[in-house]
Amino acid sequence: MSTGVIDAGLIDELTGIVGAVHVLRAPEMTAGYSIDWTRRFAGATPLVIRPGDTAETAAVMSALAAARVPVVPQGGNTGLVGGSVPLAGEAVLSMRRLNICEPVDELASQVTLGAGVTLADAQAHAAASGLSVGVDLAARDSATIGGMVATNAGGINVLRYGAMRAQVVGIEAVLADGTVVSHLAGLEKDNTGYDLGSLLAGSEGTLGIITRVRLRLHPTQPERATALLAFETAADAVSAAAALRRGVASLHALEAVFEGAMALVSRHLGVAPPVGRLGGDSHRNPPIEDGGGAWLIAEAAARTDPSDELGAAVEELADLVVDAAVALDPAARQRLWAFRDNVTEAISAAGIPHKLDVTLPAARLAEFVDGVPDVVRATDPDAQPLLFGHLGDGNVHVNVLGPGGAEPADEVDDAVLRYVAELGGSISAEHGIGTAKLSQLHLNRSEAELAAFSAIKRALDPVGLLNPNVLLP
Ligand code: FAD
Ligand code: 2HG
Ligand code: ZN
Repeated sequence: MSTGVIDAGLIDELTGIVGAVHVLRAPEMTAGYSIDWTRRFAGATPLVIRPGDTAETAAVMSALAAARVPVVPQGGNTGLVGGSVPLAGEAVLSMRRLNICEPVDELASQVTLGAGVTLADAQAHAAASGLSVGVDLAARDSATIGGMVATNAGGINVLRYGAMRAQVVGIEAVLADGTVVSHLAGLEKDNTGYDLGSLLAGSEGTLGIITRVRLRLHPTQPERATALLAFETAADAVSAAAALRRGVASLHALEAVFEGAMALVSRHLGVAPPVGRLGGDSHRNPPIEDGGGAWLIAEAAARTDPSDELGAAVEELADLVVDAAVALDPAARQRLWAFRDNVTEAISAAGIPHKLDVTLPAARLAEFVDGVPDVVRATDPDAQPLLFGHLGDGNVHVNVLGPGGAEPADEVDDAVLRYVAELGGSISAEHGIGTAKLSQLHLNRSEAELAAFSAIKRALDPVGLLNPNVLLP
């Protein structure tokens, strides 16, 4: 595609649409929009535009389309696959100003939110009506609803409510040429043709700019019980996870941290995990190795106290569980969750990892967890794999650090993702393809599927202006 020129006429037009204060050109003003959360993906942009509503977004896209200027849509910039930053000099369309929470529709248990509303604000807004958003993740203070739909974000409650796509009952978006498509009535049954909400969920900014989203909400489950369970092996943790999914109707989250990651996060927090083989003062200087041990955090949530239900299920796992710590009050729960919630931060403090976010079929999960360190080291002997994730969904986050916190060899990504595909898994569970996994998409998608993807892209964005370097090879 021949890209357009950003000339004074275009800048004047954009300034007329959004106001001069929302057209950023100086490098010191655009720098924060050009590097991602991980610091692995950094580019530069000649132009950041910050529209305030749908009409401004449409007018901006119409102007950029006329000038053939490619665009990276950006929400909270917490994406982890290099899809939210301008790596090839694109303009950035920041959606954070579209931050209006419309009143909760309590009759329908739904709400319409601007694309720039943060997850934390959406959660607080829903909670005021006794309702909750079905997806929760640790980046909640920055991640936006538009970005979460665009990535089909997952997080910790997928086993109960599904990922972001399952929450969407209506969508409004601006297409590449500035056309607005809007379908926000939120009718639970509505078979009137293609579901654009489903199509845009997981499209990573390549098919349209999401401006408003209507979300299905869920009854709040205020009573919680949380257990941290320690295991000798990944296989035991996987068996226990399956039993908990079968046996605990109120199961709300089922997360795993494997030994290397647990050693790192406990050192980062300065606290040893209360159960399992890294006890005592091991957090002061533990070896950060994948020694085979595993921990699960199991949380049950209900309208009435679920601790008996969770406790009984844990007792039945006596043959598998080495030790268990149970938390019943919020402070104790938070202490257990800290060992999961802070893993990403702990890794980021240690260096710049390659992040490989994968799903395995349940039957191959333990084999993968045990096998992947060797796959990594066969490619880069000095690399350090750190494993954790949403075990209830078969989703493992393989983070790989190089020596001294440097990036590992690029070949590690390919080796791990090929291993995943061989075992019948997905090379992207919840973070998307972005630019990071472009060259591996073929491992999961056939030529026919990729041709269908390209046809959809051409139909909605014939010039290729929307995130042109993301998702599609
Ligand atoms: P951005 O990072 O700004 O953008 C992500 C992608 O969406 C880009 O391709 C961008 O072009 C596109 N996009 C953004 N806004 C729009 C829009 N309005 N219209 C069209 N396209 C758009 N993810 C999970 O799934 N589960 C987790 O548990 C999880 N935990 C995380 C924890 C931490 C500490 C961090 C830093 C990230 C985590 N993430 C997780 C990743 C990230 O938070 C999600 O991918 C999130 O959905 C990104 O939202 P965002 O608003 O930051 O989007
Ligand atoms: C999580 O589950 C996030 O904590 C981030 O998806 C995963 O850092 C990662 O690789
Ligand atoms: Zn995750």
